[in-house]
Amino acid sequence: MSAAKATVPFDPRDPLGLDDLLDPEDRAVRDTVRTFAAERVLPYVADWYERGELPVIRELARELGAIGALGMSLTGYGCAGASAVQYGLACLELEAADSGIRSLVSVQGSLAMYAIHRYGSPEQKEQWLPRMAAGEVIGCFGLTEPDHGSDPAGMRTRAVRDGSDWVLTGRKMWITNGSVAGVAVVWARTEDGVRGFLVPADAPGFSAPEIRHKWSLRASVTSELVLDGVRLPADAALPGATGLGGPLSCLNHARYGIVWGAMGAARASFEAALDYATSREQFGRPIGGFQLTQAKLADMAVELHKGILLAHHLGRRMDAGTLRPEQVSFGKLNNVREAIGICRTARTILGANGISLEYPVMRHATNLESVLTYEGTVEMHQLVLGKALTGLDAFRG
Ligand code: TGC
Ligand code: FAD
Repeated sequence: MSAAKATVPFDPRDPLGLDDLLDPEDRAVRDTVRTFAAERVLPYVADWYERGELPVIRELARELGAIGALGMSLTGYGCAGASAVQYGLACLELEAADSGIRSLVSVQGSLAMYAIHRYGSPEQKEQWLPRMAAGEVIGCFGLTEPDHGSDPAGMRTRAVRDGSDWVLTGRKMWITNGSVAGVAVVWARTEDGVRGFLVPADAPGFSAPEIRHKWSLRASVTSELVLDGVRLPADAALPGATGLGGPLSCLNHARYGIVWGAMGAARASFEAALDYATSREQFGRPIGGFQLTQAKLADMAVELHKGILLAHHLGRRMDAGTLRPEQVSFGKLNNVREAIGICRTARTILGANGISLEYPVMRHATNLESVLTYEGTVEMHQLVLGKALTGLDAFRG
């Protein structure tokens, strides 16, 4: 066997030739989302980030719906029925623009729509999914509470029966899309265990104040959900989900998207650093000519493309129906941790410019601080893997 030195050029942006893993349909999905991000997000996102708002979230949701990015790998109800790999490619392209936009899509499709699609009644699906797929209704997913984040089993939000109605009382915290959602999927304790409820935003007793003063995910709406005796009809409960396995199974899908998405933030930061290293001169030569800079770039490229390869492998397993939750934890743990490392290294290559919003790297690095924590912290995924490796559960000491 001989290396294809003469015929296959080396591409610094795809050094392993991972593009070969994609078929024409995959490339078409990727290119559509890449164009959307280039035209509708990248020119504006630094300004949104600086202002700490996502002012056009409703327009973006409709446009994302129009390109099939909402509930993308779900079937029916106006959803695109894309493969898991295609959904992953979309997450990567969106997060290469900003984690906040990928978050909007993850929460809409992988959490809120996924919960309804998997656990909802036929009527609930007909009522919500087509409008959510079109981006006409934004959804949110309320699991975390002020005192129960990593340990949702301790949740205090309660749903109690009153005749045939349900009455929900409690608070959810750090909820993406909360203040703009038309429907909130809220997980609450009942006498039969944890159940999911579809709470319309106009239900009396429900409010969703926005959380301000964030230094991460600034181009994303994050909210508290307040449920003050919210009365819902019997058919507001998701019939298919009883127990914590309901919300946790939705997380698998969203975490899978993050495995890809984090590599988008890493790619954007790596490419900014590569461009900078070849154009910025110090000591009379491009800084990319110094061995120390090359070592950084080489290590970043290795982790970036290993991470994409890992995401692709997990995507194929998801498409084959063989992906296990522990493997999703493996991917989320590795790819977010490596992505934040790549962004921080890119920041050093850009010197002082690295802290400016004129370049994307600091924005990506600070976004990834949230991504490192949400959808299961680094430590939770280490413990999931630790349990799978040893057979010993260390979550409770
Ligand atoms: P444990 O006893 O292990 O499990 C309870 C039941 O759930 C089942 N289960 C799962 N099912 C499917 N997929 C998974 N990944 C599952 N993990 C557990 C399990 O089999 C059991 O079922 P059953 O039938 O036996 O009752 O539960 P535990 O209380 O010991 O907790 C385990 C732990 C710590 C892994 C879990 O609580 C956890 O994952 N904690 C992290 C919480 C988290 O990730 N929250 C995310 C909130 S949503 C969010 O952050 C959105 S960010 C916005 C964006 O994405 O942009
Ligand atoms: P804690 O659980 O209090 O953890 C604090 C620290 O203790 C972490 O380092 C953790 O790993 C560590 N720790 C906890 N238990 C253990 C243990 N047993 N062993 C070792 N270490 C441990 N939630 C939603 O439900 N829906 C959303 O849409 C949503 N969006 C979010 C958006 C943003 C921008 C952010 C930042 C968060 C969002 N979250 C959302 C919440 C997120 O899922 C939680 O923040 C996360 O699960 C961690 O919970 P916590 O912040 O309460 O931290």
